[in-house]
Amino acid sequence: MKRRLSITLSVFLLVSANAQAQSDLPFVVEPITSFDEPWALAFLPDGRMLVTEMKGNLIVVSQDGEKSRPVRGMPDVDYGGQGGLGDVALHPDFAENGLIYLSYVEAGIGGTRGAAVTRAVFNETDRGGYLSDAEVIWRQYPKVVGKGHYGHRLLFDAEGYLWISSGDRQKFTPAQDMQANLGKILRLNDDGSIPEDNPFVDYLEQDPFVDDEGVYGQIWSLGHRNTLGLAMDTDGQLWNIEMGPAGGDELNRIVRAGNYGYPVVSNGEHYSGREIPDHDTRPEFREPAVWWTPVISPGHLMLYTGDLFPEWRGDFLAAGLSSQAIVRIEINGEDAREADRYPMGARIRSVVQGPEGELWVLEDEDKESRGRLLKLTPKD
Ligand SMILES: [Ca+2]
Repeated sequence: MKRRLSITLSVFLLVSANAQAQSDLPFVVEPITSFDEPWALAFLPDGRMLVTEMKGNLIVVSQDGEKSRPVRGMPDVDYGGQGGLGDVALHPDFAENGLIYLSYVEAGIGGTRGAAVTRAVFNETDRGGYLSDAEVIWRQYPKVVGKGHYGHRLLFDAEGYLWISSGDRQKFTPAQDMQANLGKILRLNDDGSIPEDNPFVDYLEQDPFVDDEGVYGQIWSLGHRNTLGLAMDTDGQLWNIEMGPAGGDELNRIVRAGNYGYPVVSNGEHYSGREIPDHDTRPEFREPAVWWTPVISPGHLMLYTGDLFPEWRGDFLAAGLSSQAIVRIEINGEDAREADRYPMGARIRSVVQGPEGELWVLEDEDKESRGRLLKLTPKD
C-alpha cells in the first residue's frame, strides 16, 4: 500500500514537473501528427512539407497533419543502426525544375555501406507522388562496415552550391585522410560535379603519392566526426554542428580548407575511456566556437529569420537528441554562445522554420520519444 502511494506520488511529481517545464517555454507546442522514425523535413512552396522516414518512405504532409501515401520510385535504402533514408532538400529552382535531393544509406559488397545522394524530379499526384529521372550524384568513399556516423545532411547556399556533411563512419582516421570523403564537409555543384574553385582541386600537385583519381576536389573542410547540422548565418557564412565522442559536441564556423582536428583532438574522450588531447594542445587545428560537455547530441541546425520570434532573428536553433531540447545559439561574428535551452521532453531530431516564421519540429522515435511532428508558435 505504501509502495503504491509512493509510485502514485512519483507519477504526480513527474507530470507536474513536465507541466511546469511546458509552462516556462516561450512557445505553445501543438502536436500535429506522427511518423515512423522521421529524420528530416523540408517545406514545399505551397506550405506543405516533405518528411523522410528512416525505413525509406518519403511522405507529403499538410500543416493540419494530412499525410499522403509514400512517394513511389524511391531509392533502395539500407535501413539499420543510425542509417536509412536521411535528409531531403529542394533545389533552389524547385518551382521550375521540380528537383529534390535525398540522402540515404546504400549497401555495398561484403557487408559494407555508405551514404549516397540522389536527385530526382518530384512529380505530385492526388495520392502523393513519384520520383522520376533519378540520378545518384554523390557517394561516400570508401564504403565501410558498420551502421553509424553517416552524417549526410544537405544544404543549398544562396549561390546554388550543394553542401553535404559526411560522417567518419565511426572509423576515426578517415576524417584526416584526403583519399576518403568521410569526416568531411563537401561542396558540390547541383549536379554533383566539383566547383572549380574548391580548395583541394589541385591536391594531386601537392601530394604525388595519392591516387590520381580521388575525392579531393569535393572537400571543403576536414577533421569532422559526425556532422548532423549545417546552416548559414545571416552573413552567408557556413557553420556545422557535430556529435562529439564522450563529451565535446562542437559548433564550428567552417572556413575554406579548415582542419577541425578530429580524431587527433577533441574536447571529449573516446567511449573506451581513452583520452583524446583537447583542442588547446594543438593550435594548428581549428577550435570549436562552442563545445558541450555534457553533450547535447545535435541532430540538426537552422538559422532563424522569421517574424514570430523577433528576438531570435539571426540565432541558430539546434535540435537536441540526448538533451531532449531545442538549443538556441547566438552568433556574433566568429563567436557564438548558447543563449537558451528549451526542454521538450523528447529527443528532438529536427527543427525547421515554417512560412510564417513558426517552427516545425520532428521528434525522434526511440523509447519515450514518439516521432511526432510539432508546431511551435509564440505564447501570446
Ligand atoms: Ca579530450
